[in-house]
Amino acid sequence: LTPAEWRSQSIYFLLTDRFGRSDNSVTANCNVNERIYCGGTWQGIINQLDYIQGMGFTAIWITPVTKQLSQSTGDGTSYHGYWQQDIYNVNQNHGTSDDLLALSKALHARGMYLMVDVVANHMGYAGAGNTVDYSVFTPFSSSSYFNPYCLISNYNDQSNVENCWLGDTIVSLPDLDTTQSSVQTIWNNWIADLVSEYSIDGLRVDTVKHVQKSFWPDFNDAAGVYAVGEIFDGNPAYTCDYQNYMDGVLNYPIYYPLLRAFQSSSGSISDLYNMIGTVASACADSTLLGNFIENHDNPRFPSYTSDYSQAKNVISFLFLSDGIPIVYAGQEQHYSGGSDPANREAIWLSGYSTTAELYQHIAITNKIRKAAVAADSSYITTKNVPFYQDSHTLAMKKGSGSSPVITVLSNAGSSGSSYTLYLSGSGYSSGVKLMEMHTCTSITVDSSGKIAVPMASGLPRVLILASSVSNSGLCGSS
Ligand code: ABC
Ligand code: CA
Repeated sequence: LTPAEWRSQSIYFLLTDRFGRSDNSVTANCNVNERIYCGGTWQGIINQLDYIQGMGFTAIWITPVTKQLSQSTGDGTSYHGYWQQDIYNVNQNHGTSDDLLALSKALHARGMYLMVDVVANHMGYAGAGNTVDYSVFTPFSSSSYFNPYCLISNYNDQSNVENCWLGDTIVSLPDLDTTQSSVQTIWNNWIADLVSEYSIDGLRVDTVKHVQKSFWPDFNDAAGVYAVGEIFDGNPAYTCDYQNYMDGVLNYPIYYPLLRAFQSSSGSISDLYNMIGTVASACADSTLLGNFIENHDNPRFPSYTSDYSQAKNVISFLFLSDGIPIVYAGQEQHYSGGSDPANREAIWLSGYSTTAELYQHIAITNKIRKAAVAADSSYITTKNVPFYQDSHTLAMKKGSGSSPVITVLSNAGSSGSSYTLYLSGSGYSSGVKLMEMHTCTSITVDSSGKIAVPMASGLPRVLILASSVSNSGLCGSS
């Protein structure tokens, strides 16, 4: 799938080990603190595709598929998939290569897409950096392929970040010398083969900032599909520059102000408001970013606030601003794990409840976004514009000039009052008929161009043209 085709997708990110088991168990024990395999498999994902598709997702992103180090270490085992040793074989804990192929086929049979996480920066070794036996790596079986051992010690020093090693003295992440053409050739051939063998539709690329920028354009070209890179850094200038080298980047610049704005009723709306504009101008194309509020590296949103309305607002932001929404498995169940490894709970223990409040909120929000895409061919490429803020409220519009989708967000929380927000600046002229999609309230733009938005309980509100509702499956339409 091309970048343009990815824009309108929505992505469910899961750790293969933690999502679903081949035996469909919803009781199998999984103690996150042990950091060991809990038994999730590719077949287990196939078994639960109805659950994912039932929320409206059109794609899944799965953790790396390559063969891993096999030891039990003081840092646990390789259950997350980021400690690879053999890039030409698959992680047998997750199944066989036929199982992975079957997952790809099962997705495609539903009109869904497969995004795979890939790591080009490093391999994984059970031991300190000065004890590595390079012969265990395939194909990088000698020290000559690697940078000399040094642990990253200064994230403000880019050459330290690129040339020294991630990991610790228990599990090393031997850092490939990606400036060598032999290393580049191996990776470029590998990614082309992997994408074609498993009919992969997109890539999530790990540790992008730990490899020199000039490595990425050829790698992305060789893949031939949309690639979104992980640059774990909230600075828009730093992170957006990588979008000049690959199709997209994970939206860490928005992540931090989004979290701060909605984690409490005193969070700064204006910082988020400003960052929307900053990212839109600093990044080459904000509509190709990957939006998230949770992942396996950061504490889950409910670990900051247990409030459901605040959780719904951040979800609505992910889907209705520029970029491709990414929901991390467990978010729909309001899981609340903190830092790694607590944020890697087994999803089967939820019983895959489809009546969970956030499961339902995500399903509705996916429908609203699909209705917007269907009604307005320029919706997805038109930049989101914030146009109103007060200390608890943010309003933004996205879509063609005559019929943008209006999203009104609040950080007031569930105890927020009921009131009418008379919203101006939307660009709609008086008399236009809109529908508020959560309350199914018909609203006509008043004579002064204001929209009377019914606010309550700190919940998000989304307005679309009444004539665009018909195929959404919402508010009485089919
Ligand atoms: C394991 C244990 C941990 C233990 C650790 C030492 O070992 O689980 O509990 O603390 C994988 C596994 C992890 C594992 C690691 C190391 O490998 O999933 O469980 O940790 O063995 C990606 C993946 C991630 C993966 C790897 C490695 C990379 O998403 O799951 O981890 O393949 C850095 C990297 C980033 C990486 C992340 C985990 O570490 O850049 O690629 N993620 C600063 C730095 C960032 C740094 C981040 C976290 O800290 O700038 O580069 O990410 O360490 C903001 C700033 C940011 C700043 C944050 C903290 O503050 O803007 O720049 O980030 O304001
Ligand atoms: Ca590196």
